Amino acid sequence: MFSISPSARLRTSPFYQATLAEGMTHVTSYNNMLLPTGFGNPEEEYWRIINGASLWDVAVERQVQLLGPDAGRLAQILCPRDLSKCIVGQGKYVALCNHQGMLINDPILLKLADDRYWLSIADSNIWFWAEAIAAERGLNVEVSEPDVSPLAIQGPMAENVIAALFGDWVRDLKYFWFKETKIEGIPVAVARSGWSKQGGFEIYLMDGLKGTPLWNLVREAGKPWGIGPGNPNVHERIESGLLSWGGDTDNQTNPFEVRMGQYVDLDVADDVIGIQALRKIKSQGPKRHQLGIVLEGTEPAEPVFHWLDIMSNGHKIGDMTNIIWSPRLKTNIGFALVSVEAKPGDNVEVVQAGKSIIGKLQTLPFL
Ligand code: THG
Repeated sequence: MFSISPSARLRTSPFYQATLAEGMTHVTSYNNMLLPTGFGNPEEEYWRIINGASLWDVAVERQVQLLGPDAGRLAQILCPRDLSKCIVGQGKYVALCNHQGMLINDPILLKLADDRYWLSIADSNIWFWAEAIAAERGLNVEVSEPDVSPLAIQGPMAENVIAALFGDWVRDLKYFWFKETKIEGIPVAVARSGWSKQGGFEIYLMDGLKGTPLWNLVREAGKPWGIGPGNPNVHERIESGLLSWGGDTDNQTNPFEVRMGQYVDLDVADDVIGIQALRKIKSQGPKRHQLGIVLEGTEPAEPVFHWLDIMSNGHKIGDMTNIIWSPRLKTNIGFALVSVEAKPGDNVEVVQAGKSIIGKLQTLPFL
């Protein structure tokens, strides 16, 4: 249909050559980089995540590194979640908010050392934000984007692949925990994490020149489990209720609206950005909440670039923020960001291309 014009603005991943060689057919943009989203066989790619082991170039999940004596201070100021008990080797899912308590990113925070943290970010520039906050607060910390690129291995067979590569110790890793190690001389950190609910790991490559060798090592080790290329899969993640920042959120979304309240600690210090606003939002009660919506119909819906209006009794009650065919539920589903008055079980109408589709609200996840 069309091609992408190369530009140094649009950075490629260390795994770019490897994904080209695998026959990458689709990309999207994320953090000013190309994120592979398809290899020509969507059905096979989906079922490989559900039943096997799938290999994803997720180098777009850039790291914002906080390094120096005040790294821990800065991490806590940026994150409205209590980090005081976070130890080296531990990761945590965090809700970065602005001063108004609006969600500006939902990264995984990794503590590499007492004076070194990474924020493994979603699709918004946190480097500028962290740098500015550090300067304004007079902190002794260096904010940078290190040469680090995650490679995800997801699916029920992923653990066997990672154990074959690194040893059985990986089987004892707790969720979001990680360990720095080497494979054939390539420096990496291995974490139990990834944007699917089928289980899996992420290998954080720490040498951008070694993308192809690392890809090939994983490909080879995964052969007994039928590993193949894949990507953060929109069908699986919606079935599983995983949030896409920027896709399912707007600039008025607070963490309580999108099921991230469990990651907010209201008793962190008053100098944590957004905490005072978050306390107020919590006490007044959020206006919207995030539910699932199941649509009637047997034809797979076309994905769209925008939100769809959700109507009830002729009034707009919220937005459907994504819409996909669920191969396992065999129906169209998506997320609803709706008034808190709308409840699971309610019947609604969704407007797509001028036509109304009947749907029913339910709690997330779908599966
Ligand atoms: N891996 C890495 N970096 C990332 C992502 C990733 N950065 C951007 C984006 N993904 C961050 N967003 C999420 C969203 C959800 C989860 C992980 C990252 C997730 N959530 C589980 C859930 O919601 O059920 C578990 C959360 C928990 O129990 O704490 O896994 O994928 N490197």
